[in-house]
Amino acid sequence: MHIDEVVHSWPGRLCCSRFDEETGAFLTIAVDSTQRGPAAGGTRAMVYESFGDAVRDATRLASSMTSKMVAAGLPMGGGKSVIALPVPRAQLEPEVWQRILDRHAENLAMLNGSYFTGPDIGTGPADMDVLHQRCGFAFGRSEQAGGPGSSAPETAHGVYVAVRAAAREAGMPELDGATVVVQGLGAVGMDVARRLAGQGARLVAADVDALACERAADELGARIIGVDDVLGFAGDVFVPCAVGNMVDDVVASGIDTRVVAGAANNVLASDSAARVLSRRGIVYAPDFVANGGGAIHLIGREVLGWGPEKVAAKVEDIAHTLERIFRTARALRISTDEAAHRLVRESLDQAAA
Ligand code: HCI
Repeated sequence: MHIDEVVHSWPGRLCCSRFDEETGAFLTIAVDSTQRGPAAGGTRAMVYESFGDAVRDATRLASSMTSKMVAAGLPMGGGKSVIALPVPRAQLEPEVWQRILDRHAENLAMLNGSYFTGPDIGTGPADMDVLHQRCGFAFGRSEQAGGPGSSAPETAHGVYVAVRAAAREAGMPELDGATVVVQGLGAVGMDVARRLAGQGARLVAADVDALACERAADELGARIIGVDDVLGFAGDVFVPCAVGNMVDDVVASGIDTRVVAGAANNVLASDSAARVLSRRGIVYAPDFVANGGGAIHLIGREVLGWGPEKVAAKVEDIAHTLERIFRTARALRISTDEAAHRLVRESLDQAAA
């Protein structure tokens, strides 16, 4: 994919990239909006097929962060960092990763506070400790370093709240006995699975990591299926907690659950996929609303001075935001995704007026 194609179709503020010859890493920071406050959003470190793909992921994810901040009522803009690695993070020598983090910190320093980063796929609190020490513009440091620690538990709390709200909308007030298909058993996916098992849900789960699957089977009684079998698996609720962009029109027409609500960013590969789900009567909880718990935790604790109880209460509010979105979608006969984007647009327009 050509870079021009990516940035020409993106309405954001700034997207900058840097190739580090020594490590082979290609680093991108996208700042989508600073209308409500400094931009914030995590650093994603993974392997991409092309640099164009990496830039496109950064810009799309940055735009989602803007929507996420608005939906969660947080006084921040949206941004994202993507580090396209030469090999998977687990295969990188520690010194190489440290050098990559140094380059990233230099880039953050250059943006001088118009963008703050945080953890995302491939990064965690220990990396934020390093970035914060180097440049200061990082949320989500470890508790030992004086930060609020991992955002995974609050993200999972929010996803659980979203699953419950979407299930109610689909006519399932309780999850006892419901079949819930969880895609991805990372820190968030496993935590969501645990909360759902606690409600008596029957778990079906898939992950590329065999050890994570074993744990879910042993601890939660999950039935493990192959990662290629998860889309279209028959059940009541589908909970995507792996990478995004996997629900296109074709996948949307094959999904065999009544609800889709998960932690992954950019679940839908296109706007039309949302319409396919909606036409089929499947209740979709827009990703940037359902997975807002992490942002509420980080921004709440580090910018707004909230304690854990206030953070938890705000995460519970995700249910009310979703109920509003579901009502709007029903009233206007539009998809829940369109309804969510409409609420975001209205809120940004109001603030700008
Ligand atoms: C995310 O929500 O996708 C990443 C978490 C995050 C939220 C706010 C600032 C940095 C990272």
